[in-house]
Amino acid sequence: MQKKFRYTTIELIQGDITEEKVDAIVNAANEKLIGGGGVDGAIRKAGGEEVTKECDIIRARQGGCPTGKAVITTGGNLPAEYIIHTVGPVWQGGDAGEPELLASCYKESIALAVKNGLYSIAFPSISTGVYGYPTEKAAKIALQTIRDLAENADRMPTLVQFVLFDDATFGCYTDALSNL
Ligand code: AR6
Repeated sequence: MQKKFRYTTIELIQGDITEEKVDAIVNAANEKLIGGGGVDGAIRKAGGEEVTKECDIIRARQGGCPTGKAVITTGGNLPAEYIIHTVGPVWQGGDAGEPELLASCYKESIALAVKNGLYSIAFPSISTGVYGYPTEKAAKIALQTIRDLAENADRMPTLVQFVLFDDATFGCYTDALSNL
């Protein structure tokens, strides 16, 4: 399923983000930029040691990546040229700034893509695995944030994919994009 907002197509795909041939894929990382499970584990495994090396350099330089922010590394052995690592909020019930922090992940990732002159980017469903963010709520924030950027930003990738791993997540994003 896809929808176009000004110059940007938002596309939903069900599958494995490590296989996407886009300029950058986004990783749902942790603040220490130390490899974890979920999509982070899959991306690091497929990207290879160059990715971990660059994450280690960033950690040594600036201590990692705070929640809601993003950093960029090589894609290593991935088909994608770059990986943008962003850190989603841990769900704590919704009153601890989680919606704003989640929106910030998408904004900061797009800003890094634009800064690096990238045209296509693929996101996973940030925070809805280990970090426990309810998927229906997260899907609305993710898609609204990208739509608002597409409608207002001076520069914006022309393709923004969401690569969703399981049926339930794909269903939530499909509903949210239909209602956008
Ligand atoms: N492609 C696309 N999506 C995937 C893939 C894949 N290959 N594998 C899993 N997902 P999670 P979080 C989906 O837990 O909640 C890590 O340990 C998954 O089904 O990966 O932001 C980090 O190091 C779910 O829908 O990310 C952090 O410590 C979505 O990706 C922590 O987990 C996100 O689930 C981050 O937790």
